[in-house]
Order: sequence, then structure tokens, then C-alpha cells
Amino acid sequence: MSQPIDLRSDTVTRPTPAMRRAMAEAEVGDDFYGEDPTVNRLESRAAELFAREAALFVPSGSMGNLLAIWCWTDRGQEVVCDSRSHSYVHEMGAMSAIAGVMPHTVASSDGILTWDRIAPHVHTGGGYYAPTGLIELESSHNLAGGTVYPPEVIADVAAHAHAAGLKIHLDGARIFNAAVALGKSVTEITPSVDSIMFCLSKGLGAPVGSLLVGPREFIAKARVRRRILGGAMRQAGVLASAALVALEESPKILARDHENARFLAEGLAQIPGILLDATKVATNIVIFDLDVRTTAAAFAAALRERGVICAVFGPQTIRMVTHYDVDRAAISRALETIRAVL
Ligand code: TLP
Repeated sequence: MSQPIDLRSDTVTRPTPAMRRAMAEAEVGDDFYGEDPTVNRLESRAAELFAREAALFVPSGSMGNLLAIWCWTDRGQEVVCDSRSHSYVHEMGAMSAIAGVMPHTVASSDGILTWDRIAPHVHTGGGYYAPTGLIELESSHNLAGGTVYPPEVIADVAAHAHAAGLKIHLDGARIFNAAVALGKSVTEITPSVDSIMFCLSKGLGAPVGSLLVGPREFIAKARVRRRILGGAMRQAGVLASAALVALEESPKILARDHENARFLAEGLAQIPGILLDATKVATNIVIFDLDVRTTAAAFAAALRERGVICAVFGPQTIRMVTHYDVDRAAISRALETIRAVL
């Protein structure tokens, strides 16, 4: 059988030849002491790209989100976030286990929280309520199917949050996908949020790592707490060098992943037994439900046997993600296989 078509996630991308060369030649030092020149270069470049004061290289997106939540809040506070946000659904309860805060989830349509939806859930701490410590947004939104926040919604939420004395953290694991979908720069689409986490190891294709960007004092605090989590690395320049290549080169190719996702979604929507609104696919994530007498797990297992790998996201729900390791021909083959299996 030929190479499997792996649509589980864009995290499965392997480093490009240019990344591997950069890794082999990386100038390194001990990052614990701030002496890895490649990590320092990556952090400066990230801060510059997002027009923020400072940045911190972290091993994973989950650690970046946790550090942001931990550094912006006090124990016993609440974090207002979408009910399908990655921080709430997919990060092992870390915000409660480690930062000592409670998620206060809010339902949204398409993963987009407007201020109207957030406002009734903000508590100042009177009466029986735990005070709100932070608002967390996610763009592109993973579980909502790669949806993208309109920059004006972020700006509006930020203006209201700041007026109420609250900070906003943006889980921008796939913020470059969001920027490409909007045809704008990452700075233009993240107006006024206080911190942003973005991943290098997803559609951008670097093997490991994420960055947390924000004000200098906040990043200094996050750097100390990264040590508490055991996340201070040593000659991490080996990883940062690949990340620098990813940061400069990969955003240019994300549009192709989005076109492929749309092609996949349009093909899927025509297959009887699949429920999907292809017009909602804005980036590289396609989530659909099965309307047949099988489970998502059985469907995924049958596909895997035939060389197509997808993620099970619910009893009847499947996620497929396009990335640079799957081309249009592979997606056509995947569609044929899915049709045959169903
Ligand atoms: N998401 C992974 C899985 O955990 C679901 C994936 O395959 O999509 N924020 C968002 C929006 C994410 O999608 C992810 C990873 C993270 C944070 C965490 O990043 P990592 O995996 O580096 O900890």
C-alpha cells in the first residue's frame, strides 16, 4: 500500500529539507541562561511580527496557553472561554490543576465570542461568584471547524474587556491560517489582545514549539513559570532554527491547504451520509457528522485500513485537517475511499 494519507491533524507535518538543514547548522547555547542565539533570534522575530514587546519559546501550545492563563490570573478566579475552546476541552484541565482557576464556558455559534455573549458571564467578585480573571479567545477555532475571528470582533471584545479591567489571551495556535484566510497580517488581526500563543508545529511545519508573545513584564513572569513547569530548554536553538524557517516560509503556502480543505469539504458534502456545510470551511480544518448507522470510531477504523487517517472528535463526528504533506491528488484519493467505505 502507498503512504497513508494522514488527515488527523496538521501536527503530523514533518520538517522540510530547509528546516532540517537549518537544524543541522544551528548556532546554539544554553537557553536556560538566555545564551542560545537562535532562540533569542526567534523570540525577537516573533515579538516583531506581532508588534509586541517580547516573546517566549515554549515546547508546546498547551504550555503556552497554560502560562498565559497562569500569569494573568490569581487562584480562585475564572477564565471566560468558549465551551469548545482547546484550553477547556483539550488541555487536561491544566488551568485548574496548575493555575488554580476555573473555566467559565460560554456557548457560541462557530466558536466566535462577541462581547454580548461574554458580558453576562463576567463577574466582579461580589456575592457568591468567583471573580473573572481573564477572557480567552481562539482563532482559528479548532473544534468549531477552523473558523476565524473577524478582527473587529476581537477589537470590540478587547475594548469592553479593558474597560472592565480584564485582560484577553488569544489562543492563536493557527493564527497564520486565520491571517491568510483574512488576507491580513497577524498584527492586523490581533488588535488589542494582551497576549497571543501561536504554534510552529502545526500548519507551519516546524517539528516542535510554540511562542507566547505579550508585554515584557508578562513574558518575564512566564519565563520563570516555564521553569516551574520544567519547560526551560537547553540547546533549543536546534528547534528554534527550524521554527525560524517555518515562520518566514510556511505562511506563504497555507493558502493551498485552505483550497485543499475547501475541495475536500465540497467533495464530502456530496457523499450521502455526511452532514457538512462546506461554505463554512474557511481554513484547513474540516469537521463533519455522520448520518449513517455507524460510529465515527468504526468509520475511522475502516478508513485507516484503507490508508486514510482521520481524527474522531465525537460519537458521530470526524475531523480532517489539510497540510503540506497532503496534496490535491491525495485528497481526491481520500474522497474516493470515504465514498467507498460509506
Ligand atoms: N490541537 C491538537 C489536538 O490537541 C486537538 C490538534 O491536533 O489540533 N490550541 C489549539 C487551538 C490547538 O488546536 C492545539 C493543538 C493547541 C492549542 C495545543 O498545542 P500543542 O499540541 O502543541 O500542545
